Amino acid sequence: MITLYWSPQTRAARMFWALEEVGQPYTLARIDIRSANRNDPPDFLAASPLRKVPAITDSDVRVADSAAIALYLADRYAPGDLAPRVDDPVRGEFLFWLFYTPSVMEPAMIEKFVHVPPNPSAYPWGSYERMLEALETRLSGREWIAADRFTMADFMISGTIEAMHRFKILDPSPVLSSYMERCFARPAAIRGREKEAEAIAALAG
Ligand SMILES: N[C@@H](CCC(=O)N[C@@H](CS)C(=O)NCC(=O)O)C(=O)O
Repeated sequence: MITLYWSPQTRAARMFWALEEVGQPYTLARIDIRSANRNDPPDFLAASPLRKVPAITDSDVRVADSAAIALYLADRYAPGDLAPRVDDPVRGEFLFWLFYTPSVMEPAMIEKFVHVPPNPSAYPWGSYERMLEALETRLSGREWIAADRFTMADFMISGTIEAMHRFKILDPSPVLSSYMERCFARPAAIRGREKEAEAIAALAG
């Protein structure tokens, strides 16, 4: 059985969606990241050395970081669908765009958010502007970022576009808006939002 280590209003929220995509049962373990005296359970600490959510355990498997979890779930429970198989030529582009989120979009987002002066050739993520330009170019004229169908790369990228919009550092272009809407309209995305709302309501008692 999968356990999702989660805290409300964090990046862990999106994992409800990923879990709904693969249709596996899961239980929740709340990690109180906002507590001054955190008392994290050992299984969580073993899975997430930085003590960050989300993390999951699945029997004796431990995975932390949203993109790593998304890849694990797809390879384990939906190979050839949510992740192209390792011998599929599209796998390379899939991996690039899946990891575009933690390696390029997230650092670029922080650059913008805390006003770090751009230095595209020095920073491994290029710059906020370059990150957006590449995304826009890639998505112009195509439905999904990596394949001819929705994959976990779309799950990660659309969620991060939505976060940039919510944090008011991005006014999405028509291309990015319609892409985000297409991803968020998936039945699993809708169920995921409902499941997180139920989990939050359960905490409130
Ligand atoms: N790259 C990670 C980032 C995870 C992350 O930053 N989590 C935050 C919540 S949004 C956290 O757990 N913070 C608690 C802490 O740093 O102690 C991912 O996407 O999973």
